Amino acid sequence: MHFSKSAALLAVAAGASVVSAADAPETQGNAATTVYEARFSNADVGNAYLNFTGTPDGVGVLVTACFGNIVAAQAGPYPYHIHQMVVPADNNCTATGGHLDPYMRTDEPPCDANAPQTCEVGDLSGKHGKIPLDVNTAMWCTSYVDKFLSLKSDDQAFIGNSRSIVVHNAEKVRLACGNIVAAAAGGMGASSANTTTTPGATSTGGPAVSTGAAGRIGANALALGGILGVAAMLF
Ligand SMILES: *[C@@H]1O[C@H](CO)[C@@H](O)[C@H](O)[C@H]1NC(C)=O
Ligand SMILES: *[C@@H]1O[C@H](CO)[C@@H](O)[C@H](O)[C@H]1NC(C)=O
Ligand SMILES: *[C@@H]1O[C@H](CO)[C@@H](O)[C@H](O)[C@H]1NC(C)=O
Ligand SMILES: [Cu+2]
Repeated sequence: MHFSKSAALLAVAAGASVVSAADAPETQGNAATTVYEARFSNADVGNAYLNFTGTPDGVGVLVTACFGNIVAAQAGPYPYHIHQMVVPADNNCTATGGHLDPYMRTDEPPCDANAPQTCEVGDLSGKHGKIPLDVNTAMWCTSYVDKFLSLKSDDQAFIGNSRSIVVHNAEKVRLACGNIVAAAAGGMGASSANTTTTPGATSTGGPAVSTGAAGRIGANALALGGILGVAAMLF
């Protein structure tokens, strides 16, 4: 985030022809068989389950996201985003850096959901809506195609392996976070235990560590049966 803002200012100072950041292009060639996922939980966010797959025409990414058991002490509605860096072994959500923002749009002014190409690529709740207040006890799910996310590692908008999801409270405090990792085709979480990570192209520096995610994902996988049961009722 800091990198994005300063880079944008530098571009303006250098007399770049465009003052505003570039719009995000629609992505192509995202195979429907490619699946990435993020699963995490902690004391503030009891369940978070996101599933990212390609689309039949290859444009964009189908996101299925479910959240539940967010404690009432943390006020919503809750924003959630794709952040630039992985969650380190100590589960420190601050270490995930800013939002995935390869086109240097920054988060001011706020994302206009009616012009999603102008939003930060990683601002999922800005484009598709925040997690509502009523998830303190219930599981809440949403599903949408985001045309600006990519499952291809060469794309700037690639969401896999070095990225993470962060859930915030209404005051933007980071409540919980988890890594986005490749899933086995057709299998929930089967391959995520030892997925390797690489530093993100737009990361602000800092270590990109892969340790730590495996243990949490493994532990969270135990709760998936219950989550899926609820999700199945909602869909
Ligand atoms: C969490 O990460 C941030 C950013 O890297 C760092 O400044 C902070 O000291 C870390 N907090 C803890 C408790 O390690
Ligand atoms: C993710 O969602 C897609 C589309 O609904 C589904 O085909 C796939 O099995 C799911 N994968 C996981 C790991 O949840
Ligand atoms: C990943 O885990 C599988 C299953 O435990 C194992 O067979 C494989 O060797 C591991 N790969 C790496 C790179 O650690
Ligand atoms: Cu965020």
